[in-house]
Amino acid sequence: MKKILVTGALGQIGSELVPELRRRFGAEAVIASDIRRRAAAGNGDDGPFEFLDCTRIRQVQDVVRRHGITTIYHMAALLSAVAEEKPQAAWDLNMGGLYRVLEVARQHDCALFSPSSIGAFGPTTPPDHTPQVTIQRPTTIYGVTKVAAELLCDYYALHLGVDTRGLRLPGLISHGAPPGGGTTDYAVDIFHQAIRHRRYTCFLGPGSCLDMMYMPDAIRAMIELMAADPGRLKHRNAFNVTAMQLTPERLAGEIRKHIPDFVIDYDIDPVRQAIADSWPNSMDDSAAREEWDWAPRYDLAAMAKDMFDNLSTRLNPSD
Ligand code: AKB
Repeated sequence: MKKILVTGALGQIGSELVPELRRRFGAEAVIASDIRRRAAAGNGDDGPFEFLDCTRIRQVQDVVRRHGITTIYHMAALLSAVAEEKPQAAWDLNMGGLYRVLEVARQHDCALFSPSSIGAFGPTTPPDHTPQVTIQRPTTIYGVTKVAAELLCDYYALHLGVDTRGLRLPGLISHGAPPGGGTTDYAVDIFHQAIRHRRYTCFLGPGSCLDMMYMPDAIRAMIELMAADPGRLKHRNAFNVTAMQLTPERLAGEIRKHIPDFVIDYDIDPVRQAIADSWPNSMDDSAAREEWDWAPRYDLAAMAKDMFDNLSTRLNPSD
């Protein structure tokens, strides 16, 4: 029987991945885990939960052994902006955590999903239609950990027989748990501020173009990749995937279709702007389309409508 462990389950992705996995495989088949207690985050209580620090190999081994885990979605990581503030902590968690989880996956014959990111690219990467295989010289510690993670997962697949798979995720937009410390977080916050205050001050400049995706597509991509026929996967640990290319200006234009007097202004954060400037404008995701039939379902208009439908009932104007 499939038994799934999700690390970082109370984070932006984990808090939407766990319910979808439980919907598909049953609540008892999915063990949510996080270094935060679930009561503190206020979710994740519809099935088993374990307190887990992924940098402690004995804790990981104990959870995997006790629950008979067969698949791990390893979501615990620091995002780009917060990693720049704490580079040592970012290395410890993003690499130290992954290394230990990989080792436990090897010892217990688990399949492993590990998310990479557009952050694995850098200023010398071709920025438009960024190829699947290309120059990767990121200038952020987040990017350094993402490239190293892609390579380490390749190594574990090639030499140690672990079924590792992964995606280079773009910025993710969701109405569930808020993102924490990313460069693409503006694309979530803008919806909250638009509903509450009809205005938003953006920390990236109006023309900063980045790949983005709506969370339901990202969750489906992760689950579909893990179910894909291994014989078809040539790029198993780092598939480019994208759904839309957004600038703050373009997103503001879409928001004005729902809130006509919405106003955006700009107060640029040099750290996050430099990170965004070093990332691609648009990735080529044809390898994912060819090797496991990836296709996004949400474009900008569909995503924005769904965000407003969900958030408008939860948020009060001028809260
Ligand atoms: C971030 O902004 O750090 C993340 C990412 C693109 O990896 N959302």
